[in-house]
Formats: sequence, structure tokens, C-alpha cells
Amino acid sequence: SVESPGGPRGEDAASLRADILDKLTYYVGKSTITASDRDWFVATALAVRDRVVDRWIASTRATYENNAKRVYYLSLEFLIGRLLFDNLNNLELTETVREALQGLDVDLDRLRKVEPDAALGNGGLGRLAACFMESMATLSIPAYGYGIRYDHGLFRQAVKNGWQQEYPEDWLSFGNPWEFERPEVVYDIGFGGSVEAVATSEALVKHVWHPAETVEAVAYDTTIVGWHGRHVNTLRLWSARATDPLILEAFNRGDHVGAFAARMKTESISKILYPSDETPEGQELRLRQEYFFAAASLRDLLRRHLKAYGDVRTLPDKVAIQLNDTHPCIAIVELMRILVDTHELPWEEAWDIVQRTFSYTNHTLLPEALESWPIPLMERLLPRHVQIIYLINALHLDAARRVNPDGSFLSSVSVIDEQAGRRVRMGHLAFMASHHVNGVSALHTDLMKKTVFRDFHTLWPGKIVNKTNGVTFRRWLYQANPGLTKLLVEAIGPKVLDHPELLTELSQFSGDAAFQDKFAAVKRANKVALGKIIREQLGVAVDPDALFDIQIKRIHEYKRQLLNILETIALYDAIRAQPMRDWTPRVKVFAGKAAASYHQAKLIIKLINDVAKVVNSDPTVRNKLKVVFLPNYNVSLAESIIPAADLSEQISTAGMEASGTGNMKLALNGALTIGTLDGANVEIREHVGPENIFIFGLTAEEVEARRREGIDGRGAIAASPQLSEVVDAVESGVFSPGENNRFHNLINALRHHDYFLVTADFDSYYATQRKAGSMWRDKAAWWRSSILNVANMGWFSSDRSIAEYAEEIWNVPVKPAG
Ligand code: DL6
Repeated sequence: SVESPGGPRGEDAASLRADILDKLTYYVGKSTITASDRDWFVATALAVRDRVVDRWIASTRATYENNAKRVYYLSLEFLIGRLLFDNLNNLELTETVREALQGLDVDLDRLRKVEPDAALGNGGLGRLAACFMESMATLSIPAYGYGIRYDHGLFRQAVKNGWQQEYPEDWLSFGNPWEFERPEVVYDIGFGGSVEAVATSEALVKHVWHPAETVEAVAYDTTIVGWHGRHVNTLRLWSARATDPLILEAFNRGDHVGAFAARMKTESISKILYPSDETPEGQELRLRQEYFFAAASLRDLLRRHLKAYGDVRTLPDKVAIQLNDTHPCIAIVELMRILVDTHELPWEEAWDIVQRTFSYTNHTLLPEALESWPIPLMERLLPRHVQIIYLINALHLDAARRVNPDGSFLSSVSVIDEQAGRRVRMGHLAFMASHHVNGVSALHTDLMKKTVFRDFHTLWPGKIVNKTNGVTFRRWLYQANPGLTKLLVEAIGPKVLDHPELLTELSQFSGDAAFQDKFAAVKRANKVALGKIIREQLGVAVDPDALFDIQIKRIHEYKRQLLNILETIALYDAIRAQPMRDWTPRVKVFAGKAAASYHQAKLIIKLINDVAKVVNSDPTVRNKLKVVFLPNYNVSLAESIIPAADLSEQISTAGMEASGTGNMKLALNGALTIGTLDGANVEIREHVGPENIFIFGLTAEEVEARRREGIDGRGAIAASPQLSEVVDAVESGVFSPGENNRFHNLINALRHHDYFLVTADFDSYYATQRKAGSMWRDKAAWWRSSILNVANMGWFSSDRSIAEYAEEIWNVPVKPAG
């Protein structure tokens, strides 16, 4: 039941219209005559938010009344994107609000576009956190997400002359109607200083940390609405605030800049998201961000727990903390510090509480992406934590020695890495402090056991479990693709919206010509809409009847956009050599951001754009091949691209993509995957059937073997006439007239250090692309496969992933939707 002081807000069009007008007048302070789209957006968001708040209060009250166990999802990234349609869709108010606005002569779809994307994440890891938050609310799990309220999310990407340029992102510049500032929820977070050992009795010493510096963490809450609006959770993001707004003495002295310098430094903690996925930037500010949000979150959840139960020792019964990667894992040490130093619990008891409270998700095996912090830096910022880490490690090594007395793997399981100048390995710490450690796809979990955590797996068999990722269908199907959703409901009935496993009932229509026509018509309409975006942004006209071949993700060498663009060049050469052949018309769409400091990735973007320029202006290939790079890839752009995709490029070097989630979104929207046996592609193949997916290339085992033989690509290039021609073309400046050596670094790496095995997989990729092209010409076969992809993706709902976490890791009940 929903209730509020004025009674529940009406949810009919007339009440909503009246409320939107009220917000426009009294909150925004505008009349209908002067209101801009942005003003209307704010007024509408506030009216919708009221409907959410009624449910939010009810959900929170129920959690308190039932003494329910809570899940805390700690993540440095939440890539939530826009929220208006998310909330409307989950409250099932989209059409009502559309009608309410129509009466005011305002178009809801225009308002959708003015909302800035909350880009508080880099890519897969942050978007997974957003999908998981929505699924936890859908399954009525009382949960909090904890993170940082960055003033500036992931940079805005522009492409100038084919080169990526980065500009600051400014999502908060017009305010944020969704959030509630909580000035009363503030914690002092300390840094630096010294540790005092105080003798309390003959045998006992108490440690007191005296931080040199204090930063205030201020809470901002955003509601997360579950499906049908049945349950609403909180995403609590922390903003850093200096204790003193300025140094008055300096100001009075005339030092007007210096007076604010300390404040600027302090508040820089929540200023900006680190724009690099897969490679942590080992800088002091990053460590400060991690401790800042982990410590504030712990203080907050402990306050809530102590208020309700009065005893820290019951924490594991009432609290599950999920560490999204190692970024929040300093929370482990902070909890030990609080339990031992503040609550004066014996060490063993404190460690037991920690181990029963935390669990950790690993998202990558790339060695360069596994976080470790130099001890001197940690000692300077967190002196007491370093002492605690040493003690955790000493006890852990003693235990390891008991299991394996010959001590052979002590250095590999030690939290302290002695090889590279003494560093704290955060993954090791997370592993030993957690009751479960999970990978994000079957293959990834298997590789975790065999590689980075091999010795840990021997010490604690059973601790590593798999939780294959999922995506929320509410956003990635119902909202992003209303045409397909409508068709699914017509074919299977509305129950499919609550039970994605019922999608399998679609299989019976996969060969039905009339259904195929309807299905193809939906796809075509989505492609026309994407074509419009492409034309508006790039001035390139694309044919909606061509095969839309799509690679959208962060630009990274292991994701191999380079393989894709080299294959595009080979196809271009082939078409030019035989222009009269019956080629499958194709539009190659790329989108994605490269970390600003990642030169090779930025060069790949440049190559894609240079190839696009040549191909798109060549009359010989007109109507057969187009290449586009859409700038500033973000959640909203993904929502436009994914429903329009025919072919989904998931072509990472096998063993390197932990899971992928774009692969799931694309297949759910009817794209056929062309991919390697990597990450969740393996499970997608199992679900959709090998005949409905195009698999090519080396397997993870073969990649390992090949790398052992050496990664010189010259042999593979010489053995492939097509690849040789492509390499020659790039090298001789066909795509960079006047600057032949522009792509020298890319070509050089392929020849001499092809770690990502682009050359080894090229021929098999090219041949598989031709298979996809031939299948496209057999429309009945293509749509059959496409429909079967949709039909078999139900398992990849994040509701399934979250239900597994809830049962096997968090030990909390779920209430399935419907
Ligand atoms: O688990 C979410 C996502 C996976 O789908 C991707 O395969 C993986 O690359 C990504 N990992 C990261 C690692 N960042 N760090 N650390 O973003 O996680």
C-alpha cells in the first residue's frame, strides 16, 4: 500500500497533468509560455518522483518492520544513464504521462532527449551495477547501492578529423531532479596522520588513529524503482566536502586563491570519475576515492545496523556486503579497524565477522587490471590500515603454511607483492576476507581457478563460484525496443514481461513467414531510426535494408576493433576487385571511447574514421559498404543502436573478456553474434544453439598455446594474401594520404608483437563474416535465427543473476516479479 501525508498521488493523466503544472510553476518557477523543454523535463521528473517516493517510503518501512537482511552493493561505478523512462516504464506510467503532457502540448519523447546521461561509470562493470540495482528492486531485495557522486562522469567524446578528443562531462550543470541531498547524513573521513599505541592492561594494546586531515562525506540519494513499482531501493552516492569552506585568515591577507586551495584539494575526491577501465590508474586521488566512499558507506550501514540491533556481532546475519571488483575492498580493513579499535572486539572474532559479511566479484583477469597499492603511499594515507593488513597477512600465511608446509606458494598467496617494490594486492585481500568470490561467466570463473587465484583455490576449494552476468530486460528490451516488446506480448501474452523464461515460446513462430515479416518490420523501423541518427551526426546516408554490423564497447586492443576494421578493409578490397558480384550490403557501425592516455586505442579510432572516409566516398562500393563511427557512445546511444543491430561483434581474444553484457543486450534484440568462444559468448552459444551464432577463431586454450610459441604475426600475415594486402594498404598510406607512417605503431605491433592475436584469427574471422553475409541473403533463415536468439535469451536476465547471488551468496529471500 502507498501512502503519503496528502494521500497517495493520483496516477491518472489528469492528476499527473495537474501535478506537472504545479511543479513547473512552484518548483521550476516558470509559466507554460516561457517553459523550455528542460523546464518541462524537470517538472515531469518531479511529478514522477513523487509517485516513486510513496513507494520508497513503504518499501523502507517494510524492511524495518520485517527486520530484513539488507544487501549493500559497493561500487565505484554506477552507469545508470537517463532515469525518466526507466522510472516511467517500471511504474507503468509511460503512456499516462505521455497523455498528460499531450494535453499541455508537450511531447514526452522530446523531454527524454534533454535529460543528461548519468555516466558514472566506464563501461561493463558500471552498467552491470546499474542493471543489478534495478533487478534487486524488482526482486524486492532490500538493498543499497553505495558509490561516489562524481561531479563529472565519463568524459564526452568528440571526433575531430578522425581523432578522439575528450571534453569534461557536466551532467549536474542544470541540477538533478532525481536526487535527494541529505545534508544531515555526513561522516568525517580521515586521512594520514599517525597511530598511537595505548597500553590498556599488561597484555593489551589499543590503537588509536589520529588522522591529519578530515573530509566530509555528504549523502545524496536516488531512488531505484523495481518492475511494477513494487519495491524501491536507494542508491546513496557520496560527495566530498571540506570541513572549512575557506581559510579566512588567508583571504583577509589578500590571498584570495590560496584561501580556497585546501578546499579544492579536499573536494577533488568526488570531482571526476577515473576514465580508464581495465587498467587502474595508480594515483593517490584514486586511493583516496576508494577509501572515502568505502569508509562513508561502512559508517552509514553500521549506524543503521546498530540503531536497529545494537550489536555489531550480529552484522553478518543482517548485512551482506558485495564488493564490485577490488575498488571498494579497503572496506574490509576499515571494518576490521572499527571492530577491533572502536568496538574492542578480539581480533579472531572481528575477522570472523568480516569473513561472513563480505563477498567479492572479480571482473577481469588482465594482470595489469588487478589493483595493487604501493605500501609507502598507503602508509602515508592510511597508516593504521597498513598495520592491520600486515597482521591479516601474517595470520593468513601461517594458515597457508599449515595447509602446505613446504611453503611453495606463500609468495603467490601473500597480500604483499614483494616483486614490484612492495605493494598491497587488493584482489588477494578481497579473496581471503570474503566468504564467496565470484567470476562473471562460466569460462571466466574457470580461468580464475586456473590462473590468478589458482593457489587460493587450492587453499579454499569451494570459495570461488560462478555468477554469469545478466542485463535488465526492462531497460534493454521494454524501454529500448517498444516495437519488439509489443510483438512479443502479442505473440506470447503479457506474462512474458514478468517471466522472461517464457520467451522460449517464441520458438514456435521462428519459421512462420507471417511472424517473420512482422519481426523484420520492427527491426527495419529501428534501423530507419538509427539511420536518422547516423545522418544527423555524420551526414552519411545508410540503407536500412543493408546488414547492420555493430561493434559498440570501450575501445581496447583485446576487444579487437582493429580486427574488425582490417576485415572491413579486406571486404572493401574484395568489392572493388569484383564490383559486379552479389555482395551483401553492409553498414559497419562502431562506437566506443578510448581511455585518454591509451594511445594505441586512440589510433584505432583514427584508423576506423580514416577508413570510413575513403570507403564512404568511393562510388564503386556505394550501396554495398558503409563505415561509421558514432561519437560519444553512452547508455542512451546504446539504447538507439542495439534494437537496430543485425550482427553483434563480440570478437575479443579468447580468454580476455570476462563476460561481456553488450553481447546479451544485442542478442536479446535479435542480433546474431559473430564472436570468439570468450566470456559469456560461450553460454550464449549454449542457449541459442551453435547454428544460430557465428563462432570463429582460437579458443582460450589455443590462445595460451599460441602465445607460448611466440606472438610474431609475420607468419600469419604472409600466409594470408588478403591480410597481406590489407597491411600493405594501411602501411602505404591508402587511408592516410600524405602521412604513410600514421599507423606504423599498429602495423608494427601486428608484425612483431601481436599479443591479441589479430593476425592469427584474421582468416577465420573473414571467412565467418562471409558466412554471415550469405545467410543474410536467405531472409527466411536469417529471421528464423534472429527470432531464436530472442527466444533463448531469457536466462540472461539480471533477475536470474541476482536471484543466484541472493540464494548462494547473500542468503536473502527474493520475491519474483508477477
Ligand atoms: O562484469 C562486468 C564486465 C564484464 O562484462 C566485462 O567483460 C569486463 O571486461 C568488465 N570488467 C571491467 C574491469 N574493470 N576493472 N577493474 O570493467 O566487467
